[in-house]
Amino acid sequence: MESMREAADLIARAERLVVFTGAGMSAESGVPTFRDALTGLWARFDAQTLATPEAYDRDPALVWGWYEWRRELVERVSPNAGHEAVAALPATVITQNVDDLHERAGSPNVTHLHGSLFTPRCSSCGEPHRPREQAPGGEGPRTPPGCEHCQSPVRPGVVWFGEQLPVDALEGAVEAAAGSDVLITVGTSGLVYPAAEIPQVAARMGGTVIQVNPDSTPLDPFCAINLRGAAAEVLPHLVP
Ligand code: BJW
Ligand code: ZN
Repeated sequence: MESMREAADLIARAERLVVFTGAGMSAESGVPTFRDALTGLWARFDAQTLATPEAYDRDPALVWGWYEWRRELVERVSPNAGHEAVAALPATVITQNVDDLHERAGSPNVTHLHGSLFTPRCSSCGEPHRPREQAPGGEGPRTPPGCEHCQSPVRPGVVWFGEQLPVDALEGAVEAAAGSDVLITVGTSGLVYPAAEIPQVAARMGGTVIQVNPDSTPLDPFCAINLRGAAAEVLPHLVP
């Protein structure tokens, strides 16, 4: 494919390469994308409604149970060939994903814009929570543990709709995108802001944006090359 060769060539010559990823990056590892239908018990719920402070305030056990179920799912899966390709590139990695598959593939210093499944904290005082080893639970609601300091319920260390992104992570990501000569955006719907600005910033500042996604997205117009395919299939072709 001509555009694949062109993309590989641009990447090989890049001096400041950024990789920006979303849920599609981990799809072939077996982690459902954010907008994929939830399965099993969770099929009754809408992810966009569960990922809010209001949902947690209304029903902490329901929301904590969903995140614990997702954390256990991620612990059972492995990075895919796409994560491995990203780790082989000399790139700054910025992810919206709350899994740790980039790190497990060997990417150093990954910026997490939307937090992590592995950094729970107190919903009241913000103290990090050190989870005790426990047997995996089933699907369904689970009562969140209490904070060791103030006994308030622990919450997932993720960024919900209506919450601010971590300032350092967002500023660093915008700076890296603005200074990049090539940015690869992988597996994101480009619907959630301010993260969706990252590829747009790169394009506005004169960088070349390459998109890897089986479907078209609102980011298409900002991308010089749109590679329609799955991350685990396309990305290995882009490693020099
Ligand atoms: C494949 C594939 C394969 C499939 N290979 N690809 C401006 C305009 C409009 C609204 C707003 C705006 N600015 C802010 C907002 C509000 C809101 C927002 O963006 N809403 C939109 C939905 C309209 N944003 C916020 O609230 C943010 N906070 C904020 O702005 O604070 C400022 C503020 C606050 C208070 C007062 C005043 C100001 C916070 C956003 C936090 C997002 N959090 C989540 C949940 C994290 C925890 C969790 O996982 O549960 O982050 S939402 C969810 O979406 C998650 C994801 O990281 C994020 C992005 O999703 P992603 O990664 O793109 O996944 P999908 O599923 O959408 O798409 C998958 C893609 O993969 C698809 O394109 C597939 O085709 C593709 N794919 N298989 C490659 N094999
Ligand atoms: Zn506390």
